Amino acid sequence: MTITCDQLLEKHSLAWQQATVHPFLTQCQSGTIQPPQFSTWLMQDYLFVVELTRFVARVLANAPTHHFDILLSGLSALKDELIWFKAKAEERQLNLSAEPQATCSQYCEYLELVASRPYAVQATTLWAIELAYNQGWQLPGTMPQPYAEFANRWGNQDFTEYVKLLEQLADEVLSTADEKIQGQAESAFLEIASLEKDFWSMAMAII
Ligand code: MP5
Repeated sequence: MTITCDQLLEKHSLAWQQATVHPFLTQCQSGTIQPPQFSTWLMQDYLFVVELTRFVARVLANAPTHHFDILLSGLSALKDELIWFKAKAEERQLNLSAEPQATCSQYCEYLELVASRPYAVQATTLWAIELAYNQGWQLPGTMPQPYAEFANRWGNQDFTEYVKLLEQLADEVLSTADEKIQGQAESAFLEIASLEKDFWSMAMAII
């Protein structure tokens, strides 16, 4: 028996729902999120994405060569995303050299840990991280500006396709992984679900 990404979503649907359906996102959709809450998320997410970039580079270093194309396209998108984050912060006069909050640091530390796990665990983790934002920003439906720009960044069709490709990479390596590694991949999926939920809550908690 091998697990697949789809089965992880089905088996842990409640944990996944908590990661992707959150008052932060529904309040962006209704336009009622408080600007300081949104700014907190923006600054902390920039700090997270810096560490995620390092993580993806480490996943690439472990990947079989036929996975390079997809992972390199992800890294190339991260280059643009980091520039975009800086522009969004500048528009709001935010200081991106702020310190990471504990929740953000915890998530970044978890990425460090997964970077020492087998590639099948890393591929599953990367897929879960990207799916969380793809679904999270898509599910509430059309958002008003300025939030529409953010919803579109992670909810657009090209990003959805990228996440599907990441799922294929993970499924491929999970299909030949032994039970221990599959168990680690399942634990990583649950850990990501929990860290994603906490990340939204962190931004809401400042008011
Ligand atoms: C992502 C993100 C998506 N930006 N922040 C968190 C907390 N989780 C997932 O990653 P990316 O690289 O922005 O698509």
